[in-house]
Amino acid sequence: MKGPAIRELRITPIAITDPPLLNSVGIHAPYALRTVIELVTEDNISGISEIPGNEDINDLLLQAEEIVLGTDPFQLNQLKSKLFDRFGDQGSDVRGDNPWDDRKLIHVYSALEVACMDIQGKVCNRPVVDLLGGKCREAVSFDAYLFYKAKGAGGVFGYEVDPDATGWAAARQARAQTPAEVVAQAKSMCQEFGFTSIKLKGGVYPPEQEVAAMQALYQAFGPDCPLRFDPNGVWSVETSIKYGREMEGILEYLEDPTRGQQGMAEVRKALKLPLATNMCTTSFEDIPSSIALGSEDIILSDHHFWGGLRESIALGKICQTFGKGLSMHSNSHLGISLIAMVHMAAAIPNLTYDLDTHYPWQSEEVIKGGRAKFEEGKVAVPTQPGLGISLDRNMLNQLHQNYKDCGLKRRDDTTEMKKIDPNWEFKPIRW
Ligand code: GKR
Ligand code: MG
Repeated sequence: MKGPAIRELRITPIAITDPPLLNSVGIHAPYALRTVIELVTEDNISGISEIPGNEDINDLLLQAEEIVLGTDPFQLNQLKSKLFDRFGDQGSDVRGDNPWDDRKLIHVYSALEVACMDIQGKVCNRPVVDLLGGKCREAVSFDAYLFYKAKGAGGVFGYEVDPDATGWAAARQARAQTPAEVVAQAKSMCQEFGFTSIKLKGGVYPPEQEVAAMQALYQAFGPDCPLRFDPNGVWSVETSIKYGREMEGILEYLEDPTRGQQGMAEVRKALKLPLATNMCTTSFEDIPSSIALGSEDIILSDHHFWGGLRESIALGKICQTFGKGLSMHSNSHLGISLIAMVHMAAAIPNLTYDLDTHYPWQSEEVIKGGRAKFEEGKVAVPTQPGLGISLDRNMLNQLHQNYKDCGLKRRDDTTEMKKIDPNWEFKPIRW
């Protein structure tokens, strides 16, 4: 039986306000870029998805249109092989030094897969989680994802501050540099969203200062609150071992202390502490060497980087087979990505860690009904057909206008940092 084919692909780049969050490669721009994808079938069923925004990825999406149009949204295997046959040479672009992933074809397929699954769910009258094997849990837990940050709220005119903000909205724009300021950020975020575990993005300040922040979090939240720390690979093997030892008793896991599977494996052997990664094992091709070397205990999946929801489910099985844990990576995003993560995480039995999300750092939303609700740090798995969400067209238009006005075409945190401090240089191993 053949379902109604896809007759339209809409690609809408958007720019969402983002605070000045610091990381090992620089600082977040006042806007984070996302791309919203809509597929519409011949019988007017539409499916949506959201991916990180990048001009090259958007160009490839546009080129993929000739393959997508006329495709049955249930025939994902065919769609994937056609895309990889046609554009496979463009898929070999390397991941680079950034903590995030700019590979094009994997993003394009992920965008189309999620939108097709949204359509499939609407056709079958079942939520996406049911198409992935059904719910292992009713709600999905997230952690409080903390950042060192400069003062400011993000927005059209740069990193402005709203003097009338209160609660989390005020904490979101406060400076976070000292251990006490990091603890204050954590308290406010946990109070607002009910999170019960915490991750700090490091790789910004000297290791002593960042380890002191983790110790301050441990003091403030106690041993029952799982803590994670992620310097995005800018520590040498020696530094990772030295400071990793100081955090052995207090971390749930240490994420990407150093670069590459070889270095991670050396660090792992020296520490009594699980290591996690979203940098050294980032595709199925990396799995054999990850197993052989023992470079990490936990892989952070991300459906935007691993080729969609079904591939991430497959990753879960591989992790289970080889005794690895599975957790989830994030980048600045809105509710479409959040809800896709929730459907997927709910369907993976061994995804028992709280997921990362940047969602608290954003204030806008592109789905009808506004911002997603967190209850005690969790998002309930939608029960409506498909992803269970729909687009707010006014917001989509506004955020697309932001994209046109802001002039950004891809994420480049190093260039943003140089606008503030022209002498700042990225160093793959800083300490
Ligand atoms: O948003 O600055 C950031 C993060 O550093 C992000 O880009 C990373 O990809 O969250 C990510 C991570 O866990 O490495
Ligand atoms: Mg990470």
